[in-house]
Amino acid sequence: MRVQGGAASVAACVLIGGAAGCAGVQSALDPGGDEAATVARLFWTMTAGALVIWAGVVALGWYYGRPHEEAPSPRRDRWLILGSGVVFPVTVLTALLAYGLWMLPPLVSRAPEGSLTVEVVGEQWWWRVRYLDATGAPLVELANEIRLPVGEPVQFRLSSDNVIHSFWIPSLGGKMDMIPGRTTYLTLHPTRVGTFAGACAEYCGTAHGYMRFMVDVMDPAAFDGWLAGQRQVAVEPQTPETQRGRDVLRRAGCGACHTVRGTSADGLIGPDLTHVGSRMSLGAAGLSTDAATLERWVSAPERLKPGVHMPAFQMMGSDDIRALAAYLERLE
Ligand code: HEC
Ligand SMILES: [Cu+2]
Repeated sequence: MRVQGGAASVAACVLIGGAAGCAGVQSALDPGGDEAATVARLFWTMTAGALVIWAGVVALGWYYGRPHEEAPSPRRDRWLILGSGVVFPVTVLTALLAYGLWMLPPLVSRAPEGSLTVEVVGEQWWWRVRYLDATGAPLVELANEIRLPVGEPVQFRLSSDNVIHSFWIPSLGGKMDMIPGRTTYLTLHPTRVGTFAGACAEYCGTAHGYMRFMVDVMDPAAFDGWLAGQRQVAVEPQTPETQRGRDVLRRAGCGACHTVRGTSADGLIGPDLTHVGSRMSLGAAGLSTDAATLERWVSAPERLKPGVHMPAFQMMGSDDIRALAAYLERLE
């Protein structure tokens, strides 16, 4: 039975009382990819089945609960108990198991050889994202943001070197754990251009709730343009203020943890900042990347994201921080 789409699904959303949860950038019931559509179909099928069974149980209860004239019949009662207590659940659960197993293979299969491969590493508490070339070598590294060409399969390679995280883009597909010491794989087929939100779905410490990311599914030509842009080294600062910002970054030792490609900063602990100004959000926490937020981030990141593994730099003068923020904002 298909209750997907149109009035039926709207009615079901309202019925379940989760109208707000049925649409939007982070909803498994508003699919933007093949895998999410499969999951949504399973959900609606099970919901419809549950409603039918519930109605049947209520009807039976009502029928046997009303006052009876006829004499009790132990034989009929035995058949009722055997039928609805054994035969019915065994049949329904077997059918559901078969349906679920039949659905599974496409959800766990690998993308064809030569597909776009994106490595995502779960950090505490942000996402290291690397686009890999055909040999598996990284082309570019960025953080907390994934862009994908619409209509093409993408192979995710997932790992972690700290605790278990779980990579989940509800609008595009199911979740997959990132387990220290293991590499797990997830294949997605985005079918709709749009911006979606992802989150960590496995409690991983203090800032777990801030461990979010954005996914932009784009036209393939726009995607190629974006990837080419990401491969460029950082832009040279053009104004006295941004030049000062670059010098502050060098002096303050940000390069011990951060890389800005094209400069001497080549740290590997924190996110690559080469194009941080063009990011859709800052700190995996849905913050904007404007200069004012960058200023607040650098002076006291802990205030914006409790538990963050970046030291505060408020001891730098406010002029230095402002120049630094202006420089970072222009790293597009
Ligand atoms: C000890 C290592 C360390 C040092 C030193 C450090 N950072 Fe960070 N930085 C981090 C980590 C780790 C994160 C990721 C935090 C998170 O999102 O949870 C981060 C995140 C950031 C981000 C957000 C990046 C993004 O893509 O969301 C910016 C901007 C940033 N740092 C700027 C700086 C600047 C500027 C300096 C120097 C004044 C600096 N950092 C010094 C470790 C460091
Ligand atoms: Cu996590």
